[in-house]
Amino acid sequence: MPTTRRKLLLEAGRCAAALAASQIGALKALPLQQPASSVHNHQTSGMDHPGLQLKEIPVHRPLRVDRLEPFVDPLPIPPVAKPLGVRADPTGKSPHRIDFYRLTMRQVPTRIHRDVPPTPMWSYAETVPGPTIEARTDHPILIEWVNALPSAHFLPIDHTLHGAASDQPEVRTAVHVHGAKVPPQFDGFPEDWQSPGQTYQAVYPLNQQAATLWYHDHAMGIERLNQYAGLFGFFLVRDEAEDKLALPSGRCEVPLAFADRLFAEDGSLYYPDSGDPAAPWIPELYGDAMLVNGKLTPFLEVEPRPYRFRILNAANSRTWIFALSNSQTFHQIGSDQGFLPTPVQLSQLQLSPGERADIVIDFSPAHGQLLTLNNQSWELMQFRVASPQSATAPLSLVPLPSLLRSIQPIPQSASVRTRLMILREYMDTAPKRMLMLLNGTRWHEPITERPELDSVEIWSFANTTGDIHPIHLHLVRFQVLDRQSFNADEFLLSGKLNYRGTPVPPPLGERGWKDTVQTYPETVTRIIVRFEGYAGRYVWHCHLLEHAANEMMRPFEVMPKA
Ligand SMILES: [Cu+2]
Repeated sequence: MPTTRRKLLLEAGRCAAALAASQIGALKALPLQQPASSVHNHQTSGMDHPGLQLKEIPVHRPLRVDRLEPFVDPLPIPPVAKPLGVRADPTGKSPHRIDFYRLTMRQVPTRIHRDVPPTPMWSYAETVPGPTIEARTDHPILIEWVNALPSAHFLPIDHTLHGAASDQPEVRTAVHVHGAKVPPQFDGFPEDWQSPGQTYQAVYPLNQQAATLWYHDHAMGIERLNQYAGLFGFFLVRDEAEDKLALPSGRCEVPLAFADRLFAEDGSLYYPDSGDPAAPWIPELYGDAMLVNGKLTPFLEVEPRPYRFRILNAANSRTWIFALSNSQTFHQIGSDQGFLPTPVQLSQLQLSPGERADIVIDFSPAHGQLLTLNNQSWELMQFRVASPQSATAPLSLVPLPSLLRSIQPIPQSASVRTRLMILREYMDTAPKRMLMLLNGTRWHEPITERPELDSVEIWSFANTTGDIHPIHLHLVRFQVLDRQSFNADEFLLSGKLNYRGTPVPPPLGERGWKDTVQTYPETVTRIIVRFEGYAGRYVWHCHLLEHAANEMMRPFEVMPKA
C-alpha cells in the first residue's frame, strides 16, 4: 500500500485532526494546521483581556490505551435479531406475510475494556455492533427502524457541511443496508432522514445471493459521527448453495467488525475537531483504540479446527492489513457480495472502510498455542487454541470445497458506456480546508450519472490523490476489471491521461462480486457493473466517512428502460 506524507503524519500524530496537506491538487504544499492534541488542551486566559469572564474549556485527557492489559475480555458476539412476528408486505410484492423486525436506536452504556469506565454509545438495540440480522435469499423482511436517540448530539457537528445546517435537527438518522438490492425508497437516501421520535419502515426483498452485508447510518453530513457513535451492525444473507458448502457454522462462524476509536480517560468517546468551532470537520479519523466487536484486544477461545470469520471494516478511515502472529495462512472464501469462485490462500488481507471478507482460519496447526490477529504492528485480538484432547466434538475435518460459486465475468463488450470519474483534492475557500470531489462536482449539483435499468457500464475511477478511496455504489454489485497506474501530475496540469505500465488484473480475492472497491493513488481502477434491480435515485461515494460527509458523495439515478 503506498504511504503518503499525509498518511504518515496521520498515523504518527494520532489525534492529528486537521492535517490537510495535499500532494496533488489545485494547490500544492498546503500548510499543515495545528494538531488536535494541542488544539484541545488550551484554556481561555483572562490575562490578555482583563474584565472578561473566564470560560473554562474542558481539557481532553486521552485514555492511555497502551497501558491497558490486553486480552482480558472475551470477544463479544453480537446477538442475532429476532423477528417480532409476521406482517403483510407493505409493497404488495410478496404474496406471503413476511418477517417483521423492530430495531430501536438509543444511547446505551458499553464497556470497551475491563479496566475502562462505561462508554455511552449509540446502538440499534443494546450492543455495538448492533444485533446481527440473519436473512435468506428471496425471503423478504420488513424492518421498522426507530430513532429513540437523544435530541442533542454528543459529537462535534459541522454545520457548514451539506445537509447539516444549524436549522436542521442535530440528531438525524438514515439507515442504509450496505450491499442490499432494494427499491430506492428503502435504501436510506442520505437526505431522507428521521429525527428522534420518528420511525422508518423498509422492506428488504433479498433477491440476491448469500453475502456478508451490513447496516449503518447514512444521514447527510453526520454519518461519520453516527457510525463513530456505534450505529452499525451485520446483516447476513444465506442461501441454499451456501448450505451445501458445509462451511464451519454455529460457534465456529464468527462475525468480526473492526473499528478504531479515540477515548478520554473517563471512558467517553472522543472525536477530535479541527480547532475551529465554526467548522469542526476533520479530513480523516484515526484512533489508537482498535475495537473488535466493540472490545479492545479481546480474546476468543477456539478449538483446533477451521473457523469461518465474517470480517467487516467498519472504521471511519482506517484501512487494515490483517495477518496472524504465527504467519500461518488462511483462506478467503468471499468478498463484499458473496463467495469467490474458489478459496484463495492468503497470509495477509487488506480491507478498506466498507469492505467485507469471508475467511476460514484452520487452527489445527496451532493447537495449544496463543495466536494474535494483527494489523501491521498492532495486536487486535487473541485466539486461544485448545489442545485436540479438549475438543468438544470430533475433529474430523471437512476440507474446504474447491468450487464455491460459479461467477461469469461480465464481458466488456456488453458495456454501453464508459465513464471516467476523477477523484481529486482541492483546497476549499470558505471555510479554508481540504475538499475531495468526484468529477469536480458537489452533492447538490444536477445528477450526471443516469444509467438505464439493466444496462452495463464501465466506470473508470482516476484517483489523482495520495489516498486509497474506497468507492461504494449503492444498489448494485460489480466486478473489478483492472488497475493501471497513470501520471497524475501531468493529468492535473494538462488533462492528459498518460498511463504508466500495463493494466493489472485484480488479485484473486477481488475476483468475486464487489460493492466497494479500493481505488489506489495515481491509478485508474476500472469496474464493470450491470444496473439491475430497480430504477430510481441512489448514491455512490467514497467510504472514508469524513470524505463522504464533505462532498465526496454523488447521487446517481437508474433510469427506467426506454
Ligand atoms: Cu475518499
